[in-house]
Amino acid sequence: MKKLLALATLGLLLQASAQAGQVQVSVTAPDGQPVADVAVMVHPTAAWAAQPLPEPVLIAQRNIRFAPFVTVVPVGATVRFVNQDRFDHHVRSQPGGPLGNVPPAKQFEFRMAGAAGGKDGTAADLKMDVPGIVALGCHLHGSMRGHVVVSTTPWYAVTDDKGVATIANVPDGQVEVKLWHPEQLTEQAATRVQVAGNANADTKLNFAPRRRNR
Ligand SMILES: [Cu+2]
Repeated sequence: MKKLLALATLGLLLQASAQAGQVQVSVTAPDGQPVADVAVMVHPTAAWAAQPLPEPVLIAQRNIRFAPFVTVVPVGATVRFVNQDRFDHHVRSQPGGPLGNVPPAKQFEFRMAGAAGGKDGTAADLKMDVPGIVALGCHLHGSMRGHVVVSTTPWYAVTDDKGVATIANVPDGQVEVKLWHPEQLTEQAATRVQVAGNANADTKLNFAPRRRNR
């Protein structure tokens, strides 16, 4: 028994001393321009300990847009859709990809009442239990587009206007940085990075996305 306790204590100590760092990933197009709205997933090559799921992740319907445009959640997390417009939306999953032929990882659709009297409209929670990509659309507004990436790794971020994604608490060791962009026709090559404390990675998409109005 004493030996078991000692081993358990040692395990705790080892866990506490495991190092982690911040990984900063820059994404550019082939012409060197920074690219926003790129989902960046960091996969350690070694097995990792299960991480707690985040609180429900908000995707608003605002000004006839999904905000944010690209959302990454770990598999098992809940996405909370909230209608902040004064009129109804009808959110649905739909085929994605630049050719509109990639089936969504999960199928759903629901009508969402508009906001009124300073309060949000309908909120709907959806558990994202299937890894993959879900393109979002709206039956009522054909121009509305959004994307959910359901990630098998708990370390991820989306690039900002400067093309930079910052991912915290990545365990030390070798990792693969994987990219996804809504307009990509083919998969992006993964980039291997050694994490020891903090790390940086410069990555390039294999195509030039269109510029999106913000
Ligand atoms: Cu709509």
